[in-house]
Amino acid sequence: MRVSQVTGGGYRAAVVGAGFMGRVHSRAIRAGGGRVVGVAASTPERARAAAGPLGAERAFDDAASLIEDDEVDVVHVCTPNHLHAPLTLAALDAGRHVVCEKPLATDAAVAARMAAAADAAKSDGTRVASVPFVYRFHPMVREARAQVAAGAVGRVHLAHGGYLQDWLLRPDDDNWRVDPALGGPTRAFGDIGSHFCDLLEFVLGDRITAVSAQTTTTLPRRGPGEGAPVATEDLVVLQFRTAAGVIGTGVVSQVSAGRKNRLHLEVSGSEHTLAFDQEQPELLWKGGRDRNEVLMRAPEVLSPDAARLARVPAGHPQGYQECFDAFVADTAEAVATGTAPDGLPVFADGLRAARIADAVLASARSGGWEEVAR
Ligand code: SOE
Repeated sequence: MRVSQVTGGGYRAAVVGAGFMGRVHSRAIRAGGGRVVGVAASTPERARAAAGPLGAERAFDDAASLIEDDEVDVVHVCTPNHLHAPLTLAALDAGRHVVCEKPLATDAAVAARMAAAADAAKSDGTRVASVPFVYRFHPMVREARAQVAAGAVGRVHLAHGGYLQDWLLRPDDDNWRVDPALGGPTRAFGDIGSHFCDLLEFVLGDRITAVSAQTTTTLPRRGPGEGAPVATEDLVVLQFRTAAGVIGTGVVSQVSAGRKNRLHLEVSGSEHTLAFDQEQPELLWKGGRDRNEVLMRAPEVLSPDAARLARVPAGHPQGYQECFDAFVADTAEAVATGTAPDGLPVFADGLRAARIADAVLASARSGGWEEVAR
């Protein structure tokens, strides 16, 4: 089997899905000097219309022909969630590297099959299978992670935060993610709770082992006219504990008026507290008993791993798109060298998020604590 290898030809990627995420991925590919060899969308017409705006060299009639094209080394899967598994498995089978949007799959069993296929693909050549948990690529998140690892927080005992949005607040706010057939059985948690849990585990270097969760659907119907019944949750409130004995909470909402994309995380230990808010990503709050300070993304406060991700000089804000640019750059390095840079989120991380999501849903049903499968 041919395994796509980048050998000085640069990063040759193609994007399946021409929505918001397809645009973000395409910009990131081009920002790193890569080629967007092509795009496929839900119809050939949509792919043709998207090619120009995405900077894609070609429009493919369908995903199957894109995956089979030998100019394509890396397939970026940016479709609705129910298509992640079939497209990813076909791309791995065709010898491609894969970047698959989160949630990796609509349930943990399918995510496990994808992670196993990515592992098996490594045996016939180095193969990269990454998942854009991109908030890991904010320099101040890396700074928090470095400080926790260096013991600056002390013995960590508490972690809390959440992810709040408002774009599904009203009955006429609708999206494919609301439909479980396209998005999967968990919507708010799968879409954004997955980011919160990934960030928490990444910063702590720890693992959520058990959860107790409540979920609520605030609107019985959504969409045009009378609307359609809603079967996926708008809100999740969870308690968790970790392998290291940290306890904490998380609130996930897509109906919190005024909160646009508030992913926040606060970690407290025996020495200090650190707090990060992705709506102010250039800052990291550090609290102590005798002194509080706000660290700004500037070379003098950054650990080497955080400094590596600074893409513009201090005082020139960087944000969401730069996270994607850095994520794709690290994916490209893994493809080119066979070694993933530290912190690259891969299918095993997507599987973790899917296992936590399954435990959250099980707990919401049972009303009790549920273990997260390992
Ligand atoms: C929509 O909720 C969305 O675009 C998510 O799908 C992304 O993962 C998140 O980063 C921003 O919000």
